Amino acid sequence: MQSHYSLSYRIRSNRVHLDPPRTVDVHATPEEITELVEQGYIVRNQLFSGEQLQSLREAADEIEARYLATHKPGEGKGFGGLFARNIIDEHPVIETLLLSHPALVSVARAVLGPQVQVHASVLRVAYPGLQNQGVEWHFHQRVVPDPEPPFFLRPVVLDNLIYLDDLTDDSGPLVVLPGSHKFNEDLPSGDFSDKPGQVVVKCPAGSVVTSHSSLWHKAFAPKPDAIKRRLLIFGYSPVWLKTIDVPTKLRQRIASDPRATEEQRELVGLAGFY
Ligand SMILES: O=C(O)CCC(=O)C(=O)O
Ligand SMILES: [Fe+2]
Repeated sequence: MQSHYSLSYRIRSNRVHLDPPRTVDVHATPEEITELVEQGYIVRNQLFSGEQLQSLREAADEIEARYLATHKPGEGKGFGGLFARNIIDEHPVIETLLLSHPALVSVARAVLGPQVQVHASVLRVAYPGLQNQGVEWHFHQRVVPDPEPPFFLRPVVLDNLIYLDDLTDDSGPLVVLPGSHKFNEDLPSGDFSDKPGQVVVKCPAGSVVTSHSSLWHKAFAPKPDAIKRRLLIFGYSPVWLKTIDVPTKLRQRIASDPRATEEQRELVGLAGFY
């Protein structure tokens, strides 16, 4: 049973009567949230299992098949594999998960504030038989100027890497640099080398790595005799940040649905800012 705790926010303004306090039922322990803040990531083992994991795999395979009808999986050097974007518009199972899974949305609200939106929804598949299926050292939101201007606000996205297959030495583990979301240093492009302090993350299928978007990480390619390696990447950001994926179809549907809740409207970029 997942531990919960409750958090209450108010949005500061001169119109408090219009913005009632927001309570978040955080589906994680306070210790997990502290670890996420300090280390820049947490691993939640087997958050998905059984039928739920199976339905995510089926959704991923359907999206992959449609994508492969018109695209080739990349064999690009630093970011290999198939990257299908904005998959929230591609499958109802993905839509339900992104809009309503408490262990994803509530943790985003615990660290970013109550007003969050779906920032990115991606399927990544790496193939054992193809060249260059790994991912080089990188962080997300690469928009930070050096020197950092005094009023610059670093964009933070909370990314969830949902592994649909076991993450092992054979399938290609994820490697992270704990605490690196606080660094202001660069690594060269095309770098796959080992780093002091790196942690190799292996976990069973259905596990989720939740991370700060400035955390440095890389991923190994699957070994030649491994199975294909499927992963969903779901990012949540504060509502005032420009999103990388725009859920056009879902946004239109929610905009014209009188039963849509304010939270659903907020999650697809229709509400939550003034
Ligand atoms: O495949 C992985 O484990 C990580 C992928 C990744 O870091 C990315 O696509 O940004
Ligand atoms: Fe990444």
